[in-house]
Amino acid sequence: MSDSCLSAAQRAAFEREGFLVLPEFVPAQRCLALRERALELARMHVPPPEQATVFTADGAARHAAERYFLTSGEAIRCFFEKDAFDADGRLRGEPHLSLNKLGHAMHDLDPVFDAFSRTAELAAVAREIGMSAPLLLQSMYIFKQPRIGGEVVCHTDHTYLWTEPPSVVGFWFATDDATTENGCLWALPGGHRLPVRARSKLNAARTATELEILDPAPYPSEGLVPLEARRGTLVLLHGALPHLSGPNRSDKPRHAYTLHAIDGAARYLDDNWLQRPALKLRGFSA
Ligand SMILES: O=C(O)CCC(=O)C(=O)O
Repeated sequence: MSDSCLSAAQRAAFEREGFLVLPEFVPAQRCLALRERALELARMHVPPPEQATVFTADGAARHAAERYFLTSGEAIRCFFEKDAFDADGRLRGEPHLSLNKLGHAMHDLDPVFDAFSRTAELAAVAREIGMSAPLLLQSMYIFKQPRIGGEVVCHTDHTYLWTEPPSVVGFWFATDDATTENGCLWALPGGHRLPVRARSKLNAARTATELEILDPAPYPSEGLVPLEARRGTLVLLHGALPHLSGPNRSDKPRHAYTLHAIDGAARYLDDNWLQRPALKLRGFSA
């Protein structure tokens, strides 16, 4: 295992701000290989166009869409961009270029994602920010496609991946350059000290998620800062940090890979949406 990855100043900055931007953490070539693999997986797993409309439809189709999402914690699934469909619910472009993201177990099911996600450097970073037994819970490959890439509204990751005590940390990697033009992350410095406003959990029938409002006040809309990031940058996000990303109206893609790790020392709640009964959680060791 490598020695120290973070300086004392970087550790202090993460504690103070709730995020840390680490440029050049991953060589660009490794990011490009992951990017290529994500596009291959998108082609392999994208549903045929006639089934793609399921994600925008109502009734029984919505139920199928919920199931597709709720069982994706131990699969590789494709989620479409809303703006990829025309008014009749048909895809405007090629299916694999119409995706919002892949989720949520590429790090356990695909060897290229597995190798990217499990390195001595990442293990060291997790240790140095205080995770005693990190477990890789969820991975997402976010395409933020040119022109149709949707915004991600302000949220905290703890809302969705609730542990007691709170422990989730986001490891977000720029696999393209991310700028304010193509929809980079924005974060609220110090916002991880605010109370988390909501908890998303399974309904009693475990057929859909519902949002439990803990505090109706919206997250502050002032004070967010853009986290522009060159390819290869790692951004650490504290689980209680309010963050968002803008839409991509530019002609440049903004691919990113994000891994969410929880601490095995904390209790993961069984009404969180993401359940992995058939897939054992593993840490950062290869
Ligand atoms: O990459 C994005 O646009 C959003 C990512 C995000 O919110 C997350 O990883 O928690």
